[in-house]
Amino acid sequence: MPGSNEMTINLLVLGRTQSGKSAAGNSLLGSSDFKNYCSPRSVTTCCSLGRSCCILGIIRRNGSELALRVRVLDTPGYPHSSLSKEQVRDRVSSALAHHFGEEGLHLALLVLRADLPLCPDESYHTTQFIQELLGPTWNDFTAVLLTHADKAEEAGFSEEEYLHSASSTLLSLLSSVQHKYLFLDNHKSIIKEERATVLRKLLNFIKQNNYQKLPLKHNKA
Ligand SMILES: Nc1nc2c(ncn2[C@@H]2O[C@H](COP(=O)(O)OP(=O)(O)O)[C@@H](O)[C@H]2O)c(=O)[nH]1
Ligand SMILES: [Mg+2]
Repeated sequence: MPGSNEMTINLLVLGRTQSGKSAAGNSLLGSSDFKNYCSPRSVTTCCSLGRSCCILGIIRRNGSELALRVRVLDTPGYPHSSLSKEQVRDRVSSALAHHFGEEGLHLALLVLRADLPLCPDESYHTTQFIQELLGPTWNDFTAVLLTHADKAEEAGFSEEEYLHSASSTLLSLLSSVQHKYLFLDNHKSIIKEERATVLRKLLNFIKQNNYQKLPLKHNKA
């Protein structure tokens, strides 16, 4: 039972196949619950919920430490190699209602690869998809997670230089989510300190949104 010295955050990972959603879920949970590997076809076909154990040292309220619990809903990608947009949307929508229907969603994480350019078509279809799933306030409840940050770094980009050279498509997407973004190297996040940094950033986004939770209901398309 969640007591007053505990806080649970409900997160959803979204994005195209092979963007690093499942790996990001594992990084956030500090586990290897979600299958993730390189594959010529989409690996994840069903939604699944992962839960972290109590994490200390991340968040305090009124001077006392809170134990943080993270719940991550991993999803099949969109676009997907074998599921249609409607199939992915229906699966994600029912899993959201099933797992977070009581409590609501704190943040959807749109996972994009930092080492690949974001093209206008992909950005348009992805934001349409999130809007259909989360409704008109989707941008208050969405942050962008730029995975493969190690590859961008290997190519010589600091985060600042990366954003300076980024496409107008990516910049306008970041602006539409009120600049809620973070870079993630899923290999490095296995290190406890890296994970703590990422979780603090996510909690900051949730705080900026006044700890609001998006209410969810199952809209069958
Ligand atoms: N170098 C690097 N590889 C990553 C990163 N994140 C994911 N990967 C790799 O990308 C592949 C796809 O990851 P996965 O999480 O299965 O993608 P999903 O289809 O979006 O769930 C796997 O081989 C991962 O090991 C990252 O930050 N850096
Ligand atoms: Mg996956």
